[in-house]
Formats: sequence, C-alpha cells, structure tokens
Amino acid sequence: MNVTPDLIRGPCLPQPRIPDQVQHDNLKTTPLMKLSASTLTALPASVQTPAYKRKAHAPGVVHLGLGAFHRAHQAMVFDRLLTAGDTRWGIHGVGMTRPDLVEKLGAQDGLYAVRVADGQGVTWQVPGALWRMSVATTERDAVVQAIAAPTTRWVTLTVTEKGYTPALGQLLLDGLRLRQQAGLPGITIASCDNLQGNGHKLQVLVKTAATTHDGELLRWLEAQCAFPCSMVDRIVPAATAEVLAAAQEALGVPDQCALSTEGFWEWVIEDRFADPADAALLQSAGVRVTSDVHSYEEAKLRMLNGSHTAMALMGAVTGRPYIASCIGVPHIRTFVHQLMSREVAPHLSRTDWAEYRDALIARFGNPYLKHSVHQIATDSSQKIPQRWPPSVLGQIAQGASFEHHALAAAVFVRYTLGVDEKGQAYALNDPQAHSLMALGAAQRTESEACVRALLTRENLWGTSLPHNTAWITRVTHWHQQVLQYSVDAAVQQLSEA
Ligand code: CS2
Repeated sequence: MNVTPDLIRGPCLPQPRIPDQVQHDNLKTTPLMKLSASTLTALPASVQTPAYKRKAHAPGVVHLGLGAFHRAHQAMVFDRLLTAGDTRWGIHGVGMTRPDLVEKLGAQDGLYAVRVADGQGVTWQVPGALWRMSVATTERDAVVQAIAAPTTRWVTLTVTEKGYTPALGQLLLDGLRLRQQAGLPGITIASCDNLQGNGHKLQVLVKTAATTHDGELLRWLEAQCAFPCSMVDRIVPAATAEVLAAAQEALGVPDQCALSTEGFWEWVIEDRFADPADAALLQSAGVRVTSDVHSYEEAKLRMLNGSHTAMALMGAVTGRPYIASCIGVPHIRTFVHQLMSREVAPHLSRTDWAEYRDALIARFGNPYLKHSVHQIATDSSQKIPQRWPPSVLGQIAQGASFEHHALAAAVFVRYTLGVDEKGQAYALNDPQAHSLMALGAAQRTESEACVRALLTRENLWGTSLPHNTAWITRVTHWHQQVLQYSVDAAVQQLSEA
C-alpha cells in the first residue's frame, strides 16, 4: 500500500523569526496568553507553523464535523495545499454537536497544535487551514450560506456513522439549492466517514431530501456536483490532559484544542470531482486518487476498524483503558492477528493484506496514542454493521470458521452489562444504549435468551445472520465461556486452539 507518513510531517518551512529562546521565555512569563494568531509567530522554531497568510481569502472548503479526526487529517492536507500557494483550501469548519469546541477554537483563531508521534519520532505542528467556524445546531443559516458561497468548491464531512440523517441531507440540499438558483458552479461533496460506499450513501441522502418541485435542482446536482467515495485513515484519539500539558510545554503557551496523532495517514478518494483539476492537486499533497476506493474501504473497515471494535469491547470489559494496553497483551495480539488473517483477509480484494495487517498491529501499539477503549466502543451499534458481518458472511459462504468474530460478538453482549470484570460500572454511549442494556441486563441468568435477543437485531447484524443457527450457537458458546471464566480466558483458549 502507499504509505505516506512523511508528507504531512515534512520539513519545517523556513520562516523569519526572532531568537526562539527569548520568545519562548517571554511567552512563559505571560500566563494569560494562549495559542492564537498573535502568539503564532512567537512559537519555538521546533513547532511547524503556517507559512502562508491565513484568512486573506474566503474559505474554499466547508467541513461538517469539526472533531479531532478532521483537524489532524484533512485539515493538514489542506494546510499543505495552502503552503504550496493555492489559497482555495481554507476551511469553514462546522461543529455539528459541540458548541464548546467551536468556542475554544474560536478563542484561538482556529489554531491548534498537533503532536505527530510514533517510533519515528515526535514533532509538533500548528496547521493553519481552519479560518471560520459555525455551530450547525444554532447557526444553521450560516452553514447553508457557507455551502452557497461563490468561493466554496468543496464540502467534506466527518459526521460519524449516526450523522447520516434526513436533517443532514436537508442541510446540504438547502445550500446546494441556493447555489443552483444563483447560477453558481457545482461542488465536490466528499463523505469521509467510516461507511462503505460513503459517497453513494451521502448522495442518496441529499437526493431524498428533494421534493417534487426540485426536478431542476436534481438535474443540476447530477450534472454539476460530485459525491466521491473516500477512505480516510489516521488514528486520532480525543485529546487527553496529558496531551494538553505536552502542548503547553512544546509551545510555551496553553492550547485548549491540542491533539495527538501518529505519523501515518492515508486518504484514498474516488476520481470524481466537480473540478477535475483537483485530482492532480490532491495527489501533489499525498492523497491517492483512484477509481477503486472500494478495496481500500473494505480492508480498512474490516481490518482496522473491525479489530478496533473487538479490542475496545475487550478492553472495556477487562478494565484495560487503551488500545495500546490491549494489543500489548500477547493473547489479544494473537487474537487480532488471527481475526484479520483467517476471517477478514480471505474476503478482501486487496492482495497486500499481510503487510497491511502487520502495519496495523504496529500502529495499535503506538505508546503515544492514548486511544481510549470507551471512545472506540462509543456507538458500537452503528459501527458493528460495517465492521464484522461482511467477514462472518464471507466465512459462512465458504464453510469456514468464524470463531473470532463469534467471540468478539459474545464480548459485545457482555459489554452491554455496563460493568467490567473488576466490578467497575461504565456508561454505554450509544444511540441504542437503552435498549441494548435492557436486553443485556438478564444475561447472567438467561445467557442463551439474551444472546439470541441481541443477535436477532437486524439493524446490527443485517438480515441473514440473525437466522443463522450456527452463528447464534457459537456466540452463545463463547458468551458462556466469558461469563463463566473471563474474557481473557476465552481469548486465550481460542488464540491457542
Ligand atoms: C475508530 C476510528 O473510533 C473508532 O471507531 O475505529 O476512529 C479509527 O481510529 C479511525 O477510523 C482510524 O482511521
């Protein structure tokens, strides 16, 4: 696979500075200062900062979903294009649900530091692409106007699996309608969420929002707008107090929005753009543009995200806080290796899966990424459908074993109890939390009935698995092992089999 870890990290661009030590010390003596446009030029030279004039132009990109992932991934790709002198990639970032985050970013003029850290080293960068911000819930009209702005050329989205609602389709359509009515050109609307065929799903959502009076708008949409599918990858945990403290140390000023990520990043996007010239531009920034996103999407969702969900649930139930703490346990590591090699890989169209698997296991172990298992277990009901069933169905079709997925599913059932094996209670953060916990509550006394109730939910497992007796029997078996012995004992037993 095309690994492009050094593109973002690239060498610092030369910038005029006054001596660093003096600046650093000055900043340290002024406790009220924080990272912002006015302190940017006084940061230590070790921190890479934007080498272009920020906000001199109107943003060309509207991004929906201003979470950590976007800020440490696409925003850094756009920062690279801005650095190369193309002024059209500034971002109008839209917080979908987090006014507090938008407020904090606003107070820092859209600036935040990113620690890029792994076995190759540690660097700090302040990307400069975030120029404007809005909150979707309270400033809907500003978002619609931003989509309709003449300078807007792209809309990108990271709104999470559960964000693909009719309201999202309506928001986009309202902005696009204004563009069409104003005679403006179409734009590229790129979903970057962990959904198979994300571009197609988004296009359907937008079209579904149209009414019978929107015939002309739909024709314009078809002819002038593009909804490419894309696969995005970079592990970006929610920031922790440790990262904020490290940022203050590295920058010399507090940064309430600092993030930590790995050197690796990947963006594979379908060659389908409103402006075809964008393909070469994105390529110049390290993005892979291809007609075959599907094979990258399926490999990433089932290998990386599928393993993530399995480990996150194991971590939540065993009381291990981070993905790195899970992959560091030999039998969990073996389990993940076997899950990918034996049950996922046989159904992938990518042939380089063995290198991909090994690279993933190394990435999971990155000690700098305090990637909370409870963060990844969030919204499991929305994530499992993309991550596990396709591999299980593939194994069933070939008459092959699906024991690793069956054990992972059993751990999911155990997870719905809301208390770990050490007796610590935790909250399920999931749109289906209430019904999952209600179903899972009786599992200690009525294990079989409980597993059956959870496995027959078609919104989790699809239409065919809920009727597969062999699948239900094996999940029930592993669930009993987990309850009787422990998650570790079951994982150990399977990984040594
Ligand atoms: C994770 C992803 O939270 C999750 O569900 O599996 O955010 C994962 O870290 C990214 O997709 C990596 O690119």
